[in-house]
Amino acid sequence: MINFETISAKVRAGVRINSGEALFLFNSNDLLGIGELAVLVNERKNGANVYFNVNRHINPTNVCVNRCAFCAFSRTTGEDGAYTLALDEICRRACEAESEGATEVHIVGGLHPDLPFEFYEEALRGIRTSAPRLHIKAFTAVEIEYFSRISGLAIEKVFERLISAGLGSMPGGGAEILVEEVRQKICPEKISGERWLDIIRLAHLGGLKTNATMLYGHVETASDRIAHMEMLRTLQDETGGFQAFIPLAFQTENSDLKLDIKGTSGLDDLKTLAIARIFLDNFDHIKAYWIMLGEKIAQVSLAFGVNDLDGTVVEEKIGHDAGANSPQSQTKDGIIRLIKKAGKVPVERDTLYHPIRSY
Ligand code: V47
Ligand code: SF4
Repeated sequence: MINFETISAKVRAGVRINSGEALFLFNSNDLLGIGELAVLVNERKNGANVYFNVNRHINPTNVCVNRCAFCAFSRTTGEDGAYTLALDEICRRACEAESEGATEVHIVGGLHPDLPFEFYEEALRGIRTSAPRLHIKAFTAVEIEYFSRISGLAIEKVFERLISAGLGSMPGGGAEILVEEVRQKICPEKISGERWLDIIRLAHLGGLKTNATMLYGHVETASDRIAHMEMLRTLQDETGGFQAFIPLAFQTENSDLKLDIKGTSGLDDLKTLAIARIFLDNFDHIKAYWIMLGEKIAQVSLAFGVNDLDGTVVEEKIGHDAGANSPQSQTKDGIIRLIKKAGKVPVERDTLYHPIRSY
């Protein structure tokens, strides 16, 4: 029989919990009990350290052929608010980030119907030349698959070309909920969950580290979230290529999903992060993305097993187009303060989790 005591005994003994046990935790209201287990798992992995990195997000275009139902960021060509950055503007923003102390640029965008694959290669080359100290973390598995389609190149070849142009690692977007039935409701044009996993597997085999996200708080059930995490855990057993898991709290404004909800609750956010920390025993890092969570929940999550607070960001469009109340950016001092006030040790890291400096 599943009860909290049997789950707790497993976690304390370092034994992996199964889907049924994770579901028990989602159905439980014992947030503090769940949090205590998550803290235990995290302390074994990361001690009191909480990582952050100084980065800048660049979204080269919001024009996208997919138009996922949940996405408030995307536009159709010619629609009000549609934009595409010129290559020199992309490089200018990267240069500015480097001169302001960033170690990473995070680049994701829409699936543009007219830009050729070479545009993205040139963007990477331009950044590498003009801001050579930056690590370039770019493109979701969804974009990689699109590049393969528009260029006629195999996925492996797309990776080869992007790596030789400067790609250093990949963010975790586009995963949403990997369960097909959910994807049909929220992003029917997007590649399947299975394809997302296949492309990430190829990235890992090609030597790229990636993250994995989970968009939660829309039509999915707790079982869908667990199935999603189980697929990630299985792939991680195989490749070891995931760095961080990042649950993304759904921002509800300007969405075509027309759900009768006003965003996730703080309780759900903390429970989801804590259960992820317990369930994903083969992930080193659970990241709170304060843009979607808000600063306060992101800070409190550090007492629920989270060990990474993302990031300085500078300019954010995806969550803010969907009504996020958080600011657009954080200063490094602001992040350090949030972590210290939570009683943890702030450690600035590079993209691949090498420590740069503790505060
Ligand atoms: O894939 C889109 C999500 C993702 C909304 O890997 C939304 O370090 C909430 O993946 N409400 C892109 N989320 C962002 C992303 C990310 C962010 C920060 C760090 C990392 C990392 C990755 O944003 C998309 C989608 O799942 N998204 N619309 C929305 N309304
Ligand atoms: Fe396009 Fe990504 Fe928005 Fe979907 S989530 S519409 S793929 S930008």
